Amino acid sequence: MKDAAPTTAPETFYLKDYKPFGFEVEAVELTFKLAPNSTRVLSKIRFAPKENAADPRFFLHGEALKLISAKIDGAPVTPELIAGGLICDTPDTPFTWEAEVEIDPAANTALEGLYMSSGMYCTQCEAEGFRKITYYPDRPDVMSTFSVRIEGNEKVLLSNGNPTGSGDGWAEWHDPWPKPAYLFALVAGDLVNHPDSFTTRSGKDVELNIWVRPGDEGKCAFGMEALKKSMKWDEDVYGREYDLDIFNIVAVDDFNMGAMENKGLNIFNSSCVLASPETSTDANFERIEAIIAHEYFHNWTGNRITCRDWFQLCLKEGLTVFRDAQFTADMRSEPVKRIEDVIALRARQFPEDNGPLAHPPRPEQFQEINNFYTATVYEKGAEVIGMLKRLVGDENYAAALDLYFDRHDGQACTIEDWLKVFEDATGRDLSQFKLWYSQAGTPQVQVSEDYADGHYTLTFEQSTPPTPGQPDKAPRVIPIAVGLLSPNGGEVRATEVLELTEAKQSFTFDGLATKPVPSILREFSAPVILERETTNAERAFLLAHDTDPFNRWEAGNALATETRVSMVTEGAAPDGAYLDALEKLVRDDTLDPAFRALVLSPPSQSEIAQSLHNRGVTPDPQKIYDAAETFAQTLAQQLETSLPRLYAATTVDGPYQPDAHGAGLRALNGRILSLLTRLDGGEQAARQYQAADNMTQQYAALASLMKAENGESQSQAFFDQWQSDRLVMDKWFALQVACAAPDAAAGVASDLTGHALFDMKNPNRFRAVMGALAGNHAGFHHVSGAGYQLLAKNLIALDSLNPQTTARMCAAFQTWKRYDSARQALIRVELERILATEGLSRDTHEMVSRILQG
Ligand code: 0A1
Ligand code: ZN
Repeated sequence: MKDAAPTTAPETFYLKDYKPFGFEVEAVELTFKLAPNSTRVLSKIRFAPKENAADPRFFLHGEALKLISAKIDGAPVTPELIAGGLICDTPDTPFTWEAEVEIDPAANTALEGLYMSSGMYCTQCEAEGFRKITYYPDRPDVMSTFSVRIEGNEKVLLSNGNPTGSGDGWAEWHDPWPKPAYLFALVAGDLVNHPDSFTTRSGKDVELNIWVRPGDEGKCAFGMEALKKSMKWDEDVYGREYDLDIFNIVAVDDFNMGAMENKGLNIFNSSCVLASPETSTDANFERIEAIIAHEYFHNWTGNRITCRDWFQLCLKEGLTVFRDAQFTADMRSEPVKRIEDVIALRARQFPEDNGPLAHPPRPEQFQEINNFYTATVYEKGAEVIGMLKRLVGDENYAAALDLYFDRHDGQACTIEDWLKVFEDATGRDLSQFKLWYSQAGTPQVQVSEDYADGHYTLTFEQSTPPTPGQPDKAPRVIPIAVGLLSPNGGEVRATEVLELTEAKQSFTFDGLATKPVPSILREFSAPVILERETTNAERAFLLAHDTDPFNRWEAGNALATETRVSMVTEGAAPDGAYLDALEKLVRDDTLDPAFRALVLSPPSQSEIAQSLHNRGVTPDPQKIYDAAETFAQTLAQQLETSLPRLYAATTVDGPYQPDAHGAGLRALNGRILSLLTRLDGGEQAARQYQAADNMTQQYAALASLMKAENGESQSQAFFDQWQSDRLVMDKWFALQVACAAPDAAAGVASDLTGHALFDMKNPNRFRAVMGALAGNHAGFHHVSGAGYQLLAKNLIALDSLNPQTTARMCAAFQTWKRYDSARQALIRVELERILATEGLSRDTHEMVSRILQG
């Protein structure tokens, strides 16, 4: 085997080493002379040395730049080019730095810095991409105004801020709001726009545009409505107004992430903005609305107030995710959004927090910051804010946020600044709460109960398992929302938030005539794992009676998990009482269809694997798959007589509207169709496929048919119909792999990588195939090891082209220690093979090393 160690150990950066930059940047002027292989970037930057600077060195970041010339105050200088940038002698008084560099956007497959996508120029600068555009102090605490001139033959030339002039082959922009370089953006292309406008509450007219490639104009209307709703919501709920004359959104086909909040010029992965009823599912519409809101909300939480350094990433991301979740809850259904978020948290963040990649929401070290755009920073970061709001109350939360905006507008801040605002607004000491930002790992909370003489006592014990670099953990503040139900089903105590602060703590409720049934962790009031000895009868009671919709769903989810676990470990039959409860629920027309659809959606096979692992049982992916199949088949049989009626009752007539109610009905209808297909072999699904006039129903029908291995003709028809639509084709690619049987998944995925429309350089397409493989639990973990091998092979091939997307997808291996020794050995070989790849990127090197070590 080759030596796995890289030739030079990658540098590690530490939070504790923070030092401010030694110079103020007073103004930045940039000129871009665009050419696909040889773009020239001219910079003119006004620097002022700070007095008593901790680090007086004039160091500018720069990567993959060809320096043509440099001047200080008009006189040529020869800076010393060093690793990651340059250094230069500078005057002691303010001076003007000028540089000209050449870059090659067409060769930039990493999609970081200035690159080309389908003939258009675009940028991605977060986190450290600006240094691939020109020499600059590329760090978020260096904020300045930017004036930009773009020279190019493209019809549309865009940058941040307001337009200040344009002519044949050029355009100029000025952004008056000081910003860090990571928010810089430039777009140039032959684009068309979907225009609109918004008047802010103080009466300012803002021009709005969504810019797309010709042919996509018809897919912008929904995104535009979402933008206007977001602008209004941020005024109404947070008192935040937009602050430029224009707000542009651009859709780009090749993008590593979802979207980017560049000041006044958001750039979106086209999958996160383009929508039409014919090409997008309800889930796509909901996600697009949320991402548009997320990026827009960053204008205040991220742009006007940014991060001091990248360790503070959750300052902007946790808060903005929290805000976009509030928005979605307001636009749609609060309980449904909460349940969806918890499902996602458990699917993505819990495995991270309980495996080798565990890190705190504010990490203290990294090699490659791009590896820390994680579920922990984003989603757990948002959970932490939810807990804070719950602890201080809604009014105090609003007051603290007002103070945050007043105090820190225009600054680059830390988590300390954020918490201080809450302390000052509420008088509360948040030092223990702060542990949520520094400790990794999901706390486990064990609950026991006691009832005597009208007194009911709940005792909680918290502990957090060791995580890499953090063997011991002090107790945290955990808000636990609890309600009590009487055994007849009524609520005897409304929700109350208990504040757990100690390792072990009891809370007593008095005056209870009978022993109540507790509903604990309502609304999922803290991101913890609750452990309580209880019975399936009590879970079924809560599923039927809990007044908290989240816990009602949670009871059903626990029952589903229990029955799956006993099917796998004891070969038991599906729990009859649970099946009865499900039947009752699904037929209860008084319940929100979206909620019923969620109750009918089984826990993922990966989640069952985690549950088994937590109980000390080594999960067998094939057995978990078989149990899921048996359960679904049994449920379909149990519901046999009601399915046709339910199917008819949940079919939405009339023209498609992507509203929450219709989406809920279609979600339930889709679940029912999948059960029905198990009984009729796909007759109804084939009819639905034929008749569908929207992607939600077309896709649901195709998925049901393919799962039943009876969808070949429809899959071909789908391909023929949509082969020229990239986003729909991503669905087609993903579905082939997602629906493949365990022993076939790797082969299907492998064949697809040879398909004429497979393009490794397009992250969406790569993720469609490889992400679906990693998501096909029994297929990826097939005992042959073919899934592991195929993923590793493709990650190795992608790494030299696009390190960021490669590294993110390595996370598919993070749960490897759950599985048996044979699978672990197979995975280890693949991880070591990746690590031994010559010239492996810093991104992938860091991820694979952490996965192997943890
Ligand atoms: N800040 C963006 C996400 C984002 C992060 C990194 C990127 O490239 C490395 C791109 C986008 C957001 O939160 O939406
Ligand atoms: Zn964000």
